[in-house]
Amino acid sequence: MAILQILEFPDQRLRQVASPVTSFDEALEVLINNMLETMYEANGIGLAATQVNVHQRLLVVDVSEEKESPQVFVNPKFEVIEDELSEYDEGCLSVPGFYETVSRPKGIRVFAQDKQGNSFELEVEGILSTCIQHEIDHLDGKLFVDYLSPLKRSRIRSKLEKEQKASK
Ligand code: GNR
Ligand code: NI
Repeated sequence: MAILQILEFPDQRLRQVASPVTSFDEALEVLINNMLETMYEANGIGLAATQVNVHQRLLVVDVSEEKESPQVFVNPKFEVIEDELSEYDEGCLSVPGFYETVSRPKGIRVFAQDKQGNSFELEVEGILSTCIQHEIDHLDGKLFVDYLSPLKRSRIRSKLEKEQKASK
């Protein structure tokens, strides 16, 4: 397995819209395993392929305490089943060090495929719902900072640009 490099805001590659996965092959399985290893190593609860510069509709999550319940969603879509909003202090491995409150629909039904291409549906709420919506946003080129005020977003952008210059 391998640890993949995670792109950081404001890298424009994070704005690319991902394409559907069409081949359920060995290469997909390798990518999934590498994404899981990268997510665990970075202490994240989710990771979208976009974040590792692979522009395919694929995400992994693990919201369990013990970090032994990986979930894989290929070509995910969702519909809102509970309009009520829930607020979470969101962070993002592509926006390191910043946490801000974001409101998203509380309950969703997710439609996706597994790594073999079998379709499944899942109703989720709580942190798993928030996380899956955050990851699907990545696949559409969106980041949680897009929900913040322009002022907050530009402050985060400047701070991260400074850090990125300093570490090069
Ligand atoms: O690790 C992560 N934590 C998190 C916390 C609240 C809401 C969303 C997330 S996802 C994030 C990992 C990440 O950046 N996934 O894209
Ligand atoms: Ni993220």
